[in-house]
Amino acid sequence: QFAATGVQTCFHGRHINPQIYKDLDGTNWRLKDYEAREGYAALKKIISEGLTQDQVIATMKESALRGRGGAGFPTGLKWSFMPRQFPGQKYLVCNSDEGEPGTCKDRDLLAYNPHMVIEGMIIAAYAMGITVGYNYIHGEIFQVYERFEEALEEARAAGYLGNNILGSSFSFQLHASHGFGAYICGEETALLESLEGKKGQPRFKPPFPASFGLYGKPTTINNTETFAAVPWIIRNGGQAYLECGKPNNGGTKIFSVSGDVELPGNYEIPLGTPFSKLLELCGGVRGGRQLKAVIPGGSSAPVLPADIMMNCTMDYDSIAKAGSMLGSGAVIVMDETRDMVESLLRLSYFYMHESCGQCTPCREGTGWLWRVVDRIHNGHGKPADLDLLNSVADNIQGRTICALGDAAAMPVRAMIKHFRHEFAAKIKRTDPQPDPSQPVPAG
Ligand code: L3W
Ligand code: SF4
Repeated sequence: QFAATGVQTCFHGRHINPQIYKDLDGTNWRLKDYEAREGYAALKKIISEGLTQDQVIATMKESALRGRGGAGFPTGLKWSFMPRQFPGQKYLVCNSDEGEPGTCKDRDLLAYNPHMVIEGMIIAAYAMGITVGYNYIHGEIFQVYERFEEALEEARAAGYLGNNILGSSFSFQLHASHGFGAYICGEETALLESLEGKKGQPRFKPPFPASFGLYGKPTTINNTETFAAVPWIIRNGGQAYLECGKPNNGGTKIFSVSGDVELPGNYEIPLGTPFSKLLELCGGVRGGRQLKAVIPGGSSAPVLPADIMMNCTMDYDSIAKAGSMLGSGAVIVMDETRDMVESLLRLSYFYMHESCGQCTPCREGTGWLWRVVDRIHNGHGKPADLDLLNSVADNIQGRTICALGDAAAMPVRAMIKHFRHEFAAKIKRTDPQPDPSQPVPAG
């Protein structure tokens, strides 16, 4: 469904080259192109057939679509949380603040198929009786933000957005907003703070945004890819979408494959596809080398060694059973030449840098993790450092306001669990040896 306009781009790392989307004019993203691909047919169906809010939400539940931003929360269930009879303003928010290292799917959806996201948001607003929405777009992809603004203008002019949509009594105003590149603003409550014009720092949950969201009002937040899946589901039915994937893991998903593969890029495959098949689609491990490890769901997901990964299918349940998470679908492939200590050093630096500093375990702990990994990497590791790393991770995980703390702790524990020998070897090689010319100290 997403491939209609040819989603195929990849970025190594999270800092985006501002020139990357400069030659987009040739792509068929405009309203007329989208309409030629059954665009806005789902919205027309809802309006012309007079589908009720309950019917739309029931279809979403039937589809088993799970949130594509990282948590995999069932979308239909989330929509059902929105209080129907709330007397004041309610909001709909799209989380396009894609900042997870390895993830580069949402920006392609917005660049190549913005109307699919817009149509999905309109349908969501209809189902929950919401009249105002925002799409919060990552700050480092300004060209994509401008593209989205243009698409909004087209949709308004065609009567798909605004007052009395397609002649009905349903009205929905949708606006774009851009962040400035802070990773933490992808956390839903930090995003809301930022959207309100405040410093982007996460709020305590509960209350969840469903009851206390933007400006303290009931708010539903979904990821870009989640909204993009909605039109297809409404056109073809929840059951058809479910059957594209596997039970409890409905539909297809975009995987951003990066690292040591021949053909890195975004790949849309059915959930439940064997990892080995995805690797084959990507041309296999680069240079014919051996696969060493894979981070299956963005940098926050624990690393899995090759043998475990080769037995996984790409869906929420299989990856969770193997001890990791599907997350946002960023598959980082590492070949036999990768130094796991160095990999962890880079990950730890990222989380230390992006911690918002609100809670002590995360603010101080992410710095400790980085410093200890750094000294191991630089040849000054101590034998007790591996236990120390696990202990610091224990003291972060589950003790913070948001999931960034867990995301910093989990990769450390997984790296030490699966590749302890590499860390130990580095420490042993650099462990200070007694000088044989000196007398053995008494005792
Ligand atoms: C009402 C309840 N609503 C849960 C809602 C909640 C949220 C959704 C999931 O973290 C993960 C994180 C990152 N009443 C509710 C309720 N909700 N219970 O359901 O909630 P939660 O807390 O499980 O997850 P989260 O805080 O949204 C997201 C991981 O994703 N991650 C991050 C990826 C980053 C990107 C990006 O850069 N764009 O995708 C990657 O793996 O570590 O575990 O809406 O309100 N009782
Ligand atoms: Fe901020 Fe880290 Fe606490 Fe999240 S866990 S609120 S990023 S200090």
